[in-house]
Amino acid sequence: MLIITSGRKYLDIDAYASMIAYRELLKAQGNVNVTASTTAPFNQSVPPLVLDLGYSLDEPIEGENSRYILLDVSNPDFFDKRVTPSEIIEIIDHHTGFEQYWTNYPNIKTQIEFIGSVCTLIYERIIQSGHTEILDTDMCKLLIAGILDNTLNLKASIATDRDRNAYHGLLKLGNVSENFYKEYFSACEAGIMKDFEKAVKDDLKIEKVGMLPEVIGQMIVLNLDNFNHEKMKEIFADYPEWMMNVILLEDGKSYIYFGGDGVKQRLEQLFDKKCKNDGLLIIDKFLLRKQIMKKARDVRPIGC
Ligand SMILES: [Mn+2]
Repeated sequence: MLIITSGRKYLDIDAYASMIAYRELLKAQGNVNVTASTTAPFNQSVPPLVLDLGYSLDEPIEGENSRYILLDVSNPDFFDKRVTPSEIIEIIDHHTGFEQYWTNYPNIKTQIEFIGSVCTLIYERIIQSGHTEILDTDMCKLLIAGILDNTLNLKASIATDRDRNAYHGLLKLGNVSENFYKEYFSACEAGIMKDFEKAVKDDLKIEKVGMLPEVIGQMIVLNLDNFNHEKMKEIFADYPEWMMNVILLEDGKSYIYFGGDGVKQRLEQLFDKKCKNDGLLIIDKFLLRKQIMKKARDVRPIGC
């Protein structure tokens, strides 16, 4: 049995959509025993609007002779809890940091490229395979949602021409309205506001990278009404150091709330920018958490 899966902590729309689309591609290519499943909960980037489309994940299974394909994750510490390294056959991801590591495992096929979305990589594979019959309206909407979310409506600098090509190709093939992005982002925000604290906590990355605090949250929002430093402090009370990257779609800036000893100095050094008020650093461009983490990896930490 081929099992397509992703990370262990939560599943976002890029993983959700790419897992489903890759399952359909492998089936179209003649693989009978292939499922796509997760043991992780969905985060708010997978709203009812997406769950109501004509595709869904399979129930998680495990058993003899399982072989795993991992999408949207390549850090082995974060794999779905069912996965053991000897059972992995393929990894497709767009997070950097583990490209070198996987070259030690020549039996595992890897495609790790720093582009906007794994959905773009799967779209390209579908096009190359000639199986465009998979790309009906609902499948196109799924993949579009993954691209929109992970590239911030294609405005983030992480968005490449390949992501833009995929997006426009999918709009056309699926006959999807150009206004679908508004529908998608407001559906996500409606879910977030129902349980704001849970939405933040379901999407934390806990990983020590360079000068960054160990705990990093992220939210992409249409307005900042729900954010202030006091509220962030309450949500992150369990963590000695943290930051919350709030990306405002309206003005295209990244509002970084933070707390913990020395975090202010480290962030100011990393971004070469002074905080206007305590506990908040405003960056004048769209900056995704994975870009911030890449930047932190590329910069030598203090004292090294
Ligand atoms: Mn992704």
